[in-house]
Amino acid sequence: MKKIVLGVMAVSLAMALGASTGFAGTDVNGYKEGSAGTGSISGSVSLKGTAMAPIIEDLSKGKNVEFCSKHPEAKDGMRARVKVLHAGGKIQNAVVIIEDLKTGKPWGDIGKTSWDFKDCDIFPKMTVVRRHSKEEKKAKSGLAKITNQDTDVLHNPHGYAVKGASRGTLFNKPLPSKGSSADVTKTFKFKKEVHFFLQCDQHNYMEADARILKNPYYAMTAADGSFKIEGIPAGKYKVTAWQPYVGESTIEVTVGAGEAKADFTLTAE
Ligand SMILES: [Cu+2]
Repeated sequence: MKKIVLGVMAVSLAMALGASTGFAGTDVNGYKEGSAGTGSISGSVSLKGTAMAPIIEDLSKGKNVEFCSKHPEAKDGMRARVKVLHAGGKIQNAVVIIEDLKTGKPWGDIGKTSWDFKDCDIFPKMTVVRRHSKEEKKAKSGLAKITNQDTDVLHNPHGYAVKGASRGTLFNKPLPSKGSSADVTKTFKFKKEVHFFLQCDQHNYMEADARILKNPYYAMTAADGSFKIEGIPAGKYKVTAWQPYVGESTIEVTVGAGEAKADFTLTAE
C-alpha cells in the first residue's frame, strides 16, 4: 500500500515537473499521449493509372543461388517481386495516416516491428515504424528488431530513411546465420522523412518498406482497399493515403463522435 502511495506521489511529482517545463508527455514525434476519442474514419484507397509491374528477379545471378531458389514463390530460378499490391482497382497495404493530430490514444505497440529475413525474403514487406521515445532511446531496444531465419546464409540488413530521391543510412548490420539478430532501435532518428526502406546488401532483391509515423493513428488497407482508423478525438484533420511506389493523396476530414468517410484515389505515373 505504502509503495503504491509513493508511486502515485512520484508520478504526480514527475507530471508537475513536466508541466512546469512545458514538455509534459510530448514525445520526440511531437505527439502527446492522452485518451482515445470516439470518432473513426473509414473508406477505401483506389488506384488510377497503371501501377509498376512486378520485378522478375533472376535468382541465378545472385548469391546463395541454390538456397534462395527454394523460395516458395520461385519457379525455374525466377521470382516475381510485387511492389504494388492491387486488384479490381483497389490498393492493398496502402497506409492511411492522420497528419496533424497532436494528442489522443497511447502508442502502445504501434510502430514496434520485428522483421524476419527468411527464404531470401523479408517479412513483413509493408509496415509502420516510428521514432523512439526517450525511454526507448535510453534502453536502446524494443522498437525495431531484425532476425536472420536462414541457416548458414549471411544476410546484411541495411536500413534507410528516404525523402524524395535521397536516402540516408540508419544502420547496416551483418547477420551471419539463423538466429542472429539486431535491435536497431537506437538508429531510428528520423527528420522529415516519411519512408523507411529496408534492403539486404547480400541479396539486393530482398526489400521491405514502412511508413514513418508521427502519431499512432494509422491504418493499412485490406485486399479490397478498405481501411478504418478508430479512437479519433473530434476535430478537423488532414488525412493522407500513401503507397511508396504509387504516390499519395491528402484530403481534409471532419471527425465527430461517430464514423466519418474518406475515399482516396492514388494516381500511378
Ligand atoms: Cu540477404
